[in-house]
Amino acid sequence: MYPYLFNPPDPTDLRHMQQALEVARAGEGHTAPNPAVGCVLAHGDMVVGQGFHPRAGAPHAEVFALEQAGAAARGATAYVTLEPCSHFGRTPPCADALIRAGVARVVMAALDPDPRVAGRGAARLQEAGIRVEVGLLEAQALRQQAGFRTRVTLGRPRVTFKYAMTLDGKVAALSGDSRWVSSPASRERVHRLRARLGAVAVGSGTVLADDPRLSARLPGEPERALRPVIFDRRGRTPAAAQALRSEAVVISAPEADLSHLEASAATLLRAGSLEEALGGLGALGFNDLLLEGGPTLAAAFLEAGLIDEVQVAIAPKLLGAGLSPLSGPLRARMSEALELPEPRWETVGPDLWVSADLSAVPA
Ligand code: AOF
Ligand code: ZN
Repeated sequence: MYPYLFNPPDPTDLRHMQQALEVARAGEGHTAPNPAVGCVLAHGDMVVGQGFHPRAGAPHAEVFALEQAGAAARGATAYVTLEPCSHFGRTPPCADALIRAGVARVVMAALDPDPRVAGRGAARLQEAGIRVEVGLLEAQALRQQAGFRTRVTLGRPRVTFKYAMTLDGKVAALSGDSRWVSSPASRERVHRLRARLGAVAVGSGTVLADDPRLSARLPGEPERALRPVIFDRRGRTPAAAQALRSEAVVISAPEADLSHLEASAATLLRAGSLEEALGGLGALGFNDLLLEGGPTLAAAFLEAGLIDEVQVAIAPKLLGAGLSPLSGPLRARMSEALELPEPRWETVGPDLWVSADLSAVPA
């Protein structure tokens, strides 16, 4: 409807949109249920303002960029990684703010799938006489907004399954010891992934065995609390578990006895299936979920077809007997194996990382 007009893309447009995507990254992991969004305002090469959406409830990216630009917004081009909103939510419509500021042209990477917006932001801008173009660096934007778009279109968070294994395919020794499979460089990458996705899921077995903090720890940065999600069908999580913070969610079967957790700060959710559990998390505003452990929970997600992305670190180590990353499902023939489409291969320190998207990101 409003295609981006230049093919190949104009280098100045490309640079500013790249910067908008880069600026948006500062909000990653903090904005759920909203997406991370970035905005750059420029006259030709000269940037006059930029901003990002820091967290839900705070002003949107465009507002910060307009504030910075002041009167210089008049006649400028706005580069936004998502269609400016047209609705009164927790904040007033950004499309109106751009119109009022006298912006001449708006280039957006992708339209907003939120039914409250869904093209109305672009239409409003165009009706006000502003040039509107959509689709510049769209693939990058869809990837950055993948969790948000999954929640809006499917009503559940996007699930990234992550594990580290030895070259002979083991995630832990038979004793359960797994410290550490992968290198420090890989573990830093895991913490970056945690920080970007903002929510980590584990099974109650992992909580009982390791009592994990479920935080993101990156060099030179303060420890960052994530939203822990504990899949605990039978209600085995101890009341003193470190992960039971106010942002935590414990998901149990409808009949589980949770009386020992009722005084905890965590949200207790009842669900009869994984689908129902993820729907509950979607309703709580989860865009993403990093599935970290262990093999039983991961197998259940795989069986239910609820894994959207895999991220695997392979360490150059041979262990011998040990635990496999997946305790199922049982498949009799190799031809029944799930084949990952278009896998990406990278080295991180001494380790090999394989990642793949199993589901297309909704546009
Ligand atoms: C934008 N710029 O930076 C973001 C947008 O509850 P609210 O008012 O914050 O609205 C949330 C919705 O606004 C969200 O679902 C998505 O459609 C849009 N997010 N829009 O113009 C932004 N974060
Ligand atoms: Zn907005």
